Amino acid sequence: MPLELISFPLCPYVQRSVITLLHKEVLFTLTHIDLAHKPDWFLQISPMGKVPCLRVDDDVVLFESQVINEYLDETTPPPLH
Ligand SMILES: N[C@@H](CCC(=O)N[C@@H](CS)C(=O)NCC(=O)O)C(=O)O
Repeated sequence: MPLELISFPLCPYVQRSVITLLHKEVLFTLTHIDLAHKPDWFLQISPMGKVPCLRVDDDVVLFESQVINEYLDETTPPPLH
């Protein structure tokens, strides 16, 4: 199952994660939402109601771009740090 990045097109925090995903050549899908009309499924997985969120699998969703990038860096070598 590819990673799913929940996004809003103009969000710079999402772009931080997209840059890392592309740099590390990680397979992912991008799901855009309308932040003015947040869907219920999004509010259930995003504790702060903010993008980005990274759905890792059916049970795990990460939030906060810094945390997402740290996760990507730790799980996909070589490390950026
Ligand atoms: N500290 C968060 C900031 C994320 C953030 O502020 N995202 C904005 C879009 S750029 C958002 O989702 N805003 C929706 C809201 O505040 O209701 C991160 O780094 O992920």
